[in-house]
Amino acid sequence: MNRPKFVRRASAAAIVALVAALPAVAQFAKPEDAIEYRQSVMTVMGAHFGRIGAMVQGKVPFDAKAAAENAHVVHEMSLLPFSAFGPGTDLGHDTKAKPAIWKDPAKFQAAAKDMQQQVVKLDAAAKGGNLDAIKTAFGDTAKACKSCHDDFREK
Ligand code: ASC
Repeated sequence: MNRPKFVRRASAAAIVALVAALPAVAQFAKPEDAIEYRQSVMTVMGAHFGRIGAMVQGKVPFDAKAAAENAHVVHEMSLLPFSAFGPGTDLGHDTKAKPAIWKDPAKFQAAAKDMQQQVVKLDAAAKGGNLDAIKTAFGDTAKACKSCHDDFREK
């Protein structure tokens, strides 16, 4: 490989640009895959959020390290589901997603963003290790979850 360095750099940049562009084009092969993906992410997010909830509600002893680890997972998961609500993924598999998601995507995205912002605060509070701060952030996050579910998820 004795192509000039700038050519190799340009190719690498082209590959990076292509890979970055791909998710928007074909992230999922079929609507069913997108639906299963977003449901799986929500399941994992709910499981880890629930473990923090158990501490907040005094059902299990407070463990700062566990709270921080769970909040970290919730934070990571919170970033993932919304690319899986693309056009045409309203049907194709069992789903509780309401048509409102595709009728008013701006409102849906705003609700998603609100949840993500609350989760950032929850993650920060959990890293800080103060149970009262975690309780507040947990409550605010739960409100954001509920509000979005009320508008956009069937019971
Ligand atoms: C959870 C979970 C939800 C939210 C919501 C908050 O733990 O699975 O869907 O919290 O119930 O009100």
